[in-house]
Amino acid sequence: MSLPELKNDVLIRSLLREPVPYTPVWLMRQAGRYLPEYRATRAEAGSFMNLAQNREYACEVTLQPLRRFDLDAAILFSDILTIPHAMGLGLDFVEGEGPRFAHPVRTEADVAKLEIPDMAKLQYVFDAVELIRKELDGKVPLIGFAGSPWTIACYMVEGQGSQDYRLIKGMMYSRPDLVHRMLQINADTTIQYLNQQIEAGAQAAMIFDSWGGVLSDSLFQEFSLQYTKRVVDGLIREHNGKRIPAIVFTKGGGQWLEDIAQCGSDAVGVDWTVNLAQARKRVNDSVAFQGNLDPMTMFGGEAAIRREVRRVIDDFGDVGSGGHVFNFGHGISRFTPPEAVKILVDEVHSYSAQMHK
Ligand code: 1CP
Repeated sequence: MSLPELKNDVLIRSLLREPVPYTPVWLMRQAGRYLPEYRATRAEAGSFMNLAQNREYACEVTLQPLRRFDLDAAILFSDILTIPHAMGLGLDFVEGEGPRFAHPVRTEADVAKLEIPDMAKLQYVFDAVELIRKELDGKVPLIGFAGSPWTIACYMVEGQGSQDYRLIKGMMYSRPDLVHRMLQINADTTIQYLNQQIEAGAQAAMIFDSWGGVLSDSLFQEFSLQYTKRVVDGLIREHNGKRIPAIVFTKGGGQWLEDIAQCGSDAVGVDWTVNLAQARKRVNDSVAFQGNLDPMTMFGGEAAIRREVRRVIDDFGDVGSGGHVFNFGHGISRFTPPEAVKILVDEVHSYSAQMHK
């Protein structure tokens, strides 16, 4: 199937540190609960998994934020937990409580049973990617994604979100061999998963290391970054003659930027604790950066949103030479007023375009 050329490739160019007319912007979790139309589609689907596993629904909610806002990218609507679900852990999203696994990985025997799942179990994701690309019709690029091996292992062992990571860290400190086996399987699965997303049409690949920042120094490198690097090393980086940029985001990873910048990705996502001017210096401009507005800025009113957007753009500096993708430093809050997003996108585009002139 031949797909139309990209009409707006500003995101791709900026990720590859090529000149751009303005700073591109998309938002982590841009499709989701802060949008009334998302809540309506989710209610119609009946559950999160019905939404994610049906390609028409997944396509619809992927496109919803693009109808409202002038965003420079779409991100596949899915979840990082599709991989452990395909491994047989039994994923369920309990209303108001978040993800839950029926069969968490807790014992040596549980770890021994783990294997790379048949990608056919994830075909619904690749089908959604294909349909979204068709429906996007080249408007903006589509970002595919997965969790980092460490971040998905956190959910596989804890069985749900966690405050203290007691179970996974307990296993890591007592039986590091078990955790390493799990991380290897997660990494090798993620390579196949992301490469199939790319073959289905994803034009950039993002790895969410949402919980890398809960590790201590040296254990971050050993249990998280090493396996993220293994994934990046295994990714298809050129498809149908086009470079596929890779983005690695580690929440709370600011103190390890020099290390993260060496994992082979084109771009590094950073949270709001990082100063972008200093970040660029620390890595000698060897990668692009994505970020890093505090999502809570959206509750400060219009003047604060415009001021903080400018601060992030000014911190990066050098608008127009590429290398910056505007985003939040973590996912958008479900309580965000959609009008605030409109203000943010407008300010990123107008301020950066004017600075460029
Ligand atoms: O019931 C609902 O509608 C649940 C809300 C929701 C949504 C909208 C979940 C449950 N997942 C998603 C979609 C999703 N998840 C996307 C695509 C949408 C987009 O970005 O526009 C993406 C990229 C993710 C990635 C994801 N899922 C991450 C990494 C990003 C991050 O925010 O750190 C993580 C950690 C998850 C796990 C997850 N899925 C859902 C929830 C509520 C959680 C967090 C659970 C927890 O730890 O408490």
